[in-house]
Amino acid sequence: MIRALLTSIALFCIPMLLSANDGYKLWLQYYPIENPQAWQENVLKQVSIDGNNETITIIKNELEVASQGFFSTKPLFVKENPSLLIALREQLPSSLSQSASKDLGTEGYHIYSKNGQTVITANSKFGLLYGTFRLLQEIQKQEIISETGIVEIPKVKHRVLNHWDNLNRTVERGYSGFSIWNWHRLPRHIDQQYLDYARANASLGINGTSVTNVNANALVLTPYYLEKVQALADAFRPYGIKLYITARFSSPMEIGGLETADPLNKEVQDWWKDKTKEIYEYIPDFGGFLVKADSEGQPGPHNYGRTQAEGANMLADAVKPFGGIVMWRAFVYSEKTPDDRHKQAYNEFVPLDGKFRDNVIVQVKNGAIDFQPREPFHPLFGAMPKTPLMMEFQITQEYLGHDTHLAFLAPMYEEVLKQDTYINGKGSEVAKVIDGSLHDYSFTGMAGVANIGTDRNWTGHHFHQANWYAYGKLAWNPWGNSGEIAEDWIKLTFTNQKEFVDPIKKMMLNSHEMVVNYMTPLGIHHIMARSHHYGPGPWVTGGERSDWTSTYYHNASESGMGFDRTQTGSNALEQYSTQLQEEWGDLNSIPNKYLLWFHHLPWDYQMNSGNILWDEIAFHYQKGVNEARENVKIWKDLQKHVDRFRFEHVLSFLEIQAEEAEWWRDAVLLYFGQYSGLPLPEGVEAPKHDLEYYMNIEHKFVPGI
Ligand code: BDP
Repeated sequence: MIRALLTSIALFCIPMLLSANDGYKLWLQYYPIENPQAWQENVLKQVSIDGNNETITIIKNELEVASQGFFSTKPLFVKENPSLLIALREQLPSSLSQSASKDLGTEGYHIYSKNGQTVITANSKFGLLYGTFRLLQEIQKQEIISETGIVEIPKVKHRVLNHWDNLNRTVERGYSGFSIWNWHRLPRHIDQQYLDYARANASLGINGTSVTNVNANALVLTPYYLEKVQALADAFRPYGIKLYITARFSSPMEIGGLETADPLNKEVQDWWKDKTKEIYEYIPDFGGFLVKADSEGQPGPHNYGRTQAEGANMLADAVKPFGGIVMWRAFVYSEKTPDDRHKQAYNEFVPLDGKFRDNVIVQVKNGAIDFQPREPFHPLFGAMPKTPLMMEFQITQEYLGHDTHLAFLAPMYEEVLKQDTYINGKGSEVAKVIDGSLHDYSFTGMAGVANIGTDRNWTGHHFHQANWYAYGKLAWNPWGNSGEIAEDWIKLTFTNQKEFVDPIKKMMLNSHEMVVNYMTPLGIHHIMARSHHYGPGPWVTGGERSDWTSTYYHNASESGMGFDRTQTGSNALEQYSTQLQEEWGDLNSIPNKYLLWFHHLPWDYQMNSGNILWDEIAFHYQKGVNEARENVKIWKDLQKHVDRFRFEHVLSFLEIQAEEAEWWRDAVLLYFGQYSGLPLPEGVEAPKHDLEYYMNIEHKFVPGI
């Protein structure tokens, strides 16, 4: 009886376990290839790879894991007649070399086939690692490698993840569990997750990570933590990943016993020099510092009447002898709010152009306010020709519904990168600032604020793995295309089946716009709940500073809404090129998506769609809701293509999203409706509750703060 019971339990469990995919493997699923064309199977049969170092071992392991997954066989490592030859360019036999491989730089790779063999070559072991991951991705997608093959060279030098992780393992603006850095167990215990993290990053070409919060804790600079940081750096090194930490500007006082942190004070300068020397003793290839100063209560050079350049240069001088860099954030604005927050970073940094040391790169958020669902590009891009600027994108969804709202962010990143600044005339896209080509500098970078935590699937929503992936791909090549990135990710993560790939790709590509529609359409911004930023809060007003409220940004009254940033208002528009001032300053040519970002308009303003502004706003909210509901249906219809765990997980999140889209629509329209005094147009559903109900919703212990 008991035996029979056990057997039936076991039988019941087998299909369940088989279908259990918790998403931990990310886009490195290496699921079986059903009809392997001969070359795909054969290419991994006999592999030749020389060299004896940890990176080579990682490459070999990856080939084994992948081959096992694709074909249920392991490759044979051979010396002669390989099907796949992985070799540094200098080791290649002349019969197999190809001219394109000459210019690969230090991290590029070339994959091609010649004389029936597949070759991966590069100038460094990391190039070989990147090339290996790429070949495996092509195999999973069942693509053929041609004779000319694939030549890839990163267009950006520093491709860095920024973790806003605190030493107590909470993650600022993190929604996927706790910090994956288990400081308490470090340095003695290296968790497998650190290695899997490094491997996932390497598969995208990410080559740096800043492991601590920008709201920094000086303790990370003490020996107690430096030992732990060293252990992480050692774990990441074979994957080509450099480690950075955040430097709290007041550290000389907090842990150094000095009375000042003035960057022009000799003792302070010496303190940082000694501290840096000490760090390099732990980590000889330490990347350098990431700094948030004079922002949101953080200490900085302003405390001593010094400039951002004087602050940055002090640290730059300290890391310079060791080859380190300083990533100095431009997210600086005054707590006294004297001016439109949009203008402040530009006003502060442009006069400092050319005053930074050559190992400083200024890290600029994609937009001038703060990672809103949509922002026009930051006017600093293009405005500092003598200073390298790097992009900072937010991958974690602080303002985009946190972990439960599907928003594929590549289209948003792409929109910013491909936007023309017109600084040097037509064709001066933001991407040219980021790849250094606009102002001819080779010191380039991109940072992404990570969405990674201890959740089994790393990112909360399974689909938000795609944002980590997309960030990595765009950091490698800021000219990349969202559609291709989405399609590759789907194939690597789920399946190659067209019936699944096509609708999911469409859903992903539309998802960011959908979220913008039900949160902040038509250039509306910063109307989320206070502090935790979860859900709508257009009524947020008062408190310690006006530029942390919603009313400061939407300016709604009986006469209309929007932020006038033209000449009649704050004139933030003048920080852009004349072409953009003309285009965005003119109501006839400004794209609707930026309308209320730059203009204050009456509720009955006649839109080019034929609707008045109020109706247009309402239609956008309804559209977002409709699309969120539709996604639930699309997903349900695709059930047979997805394993049960991921199917259910995503389904419940999509349902939450559809519900919360309604929450946003109803709360915001009720609130603005008080001012417009107009009814909802036909086709827009009536809210379920009254305004007071929405204003009283209070979520407790929201993660991320
Ligand atoms: C804001 C976040 C805050 C960050 C800050 C920053 O609300 O938690 O510390 O950005 O980027 O978006 O420094």
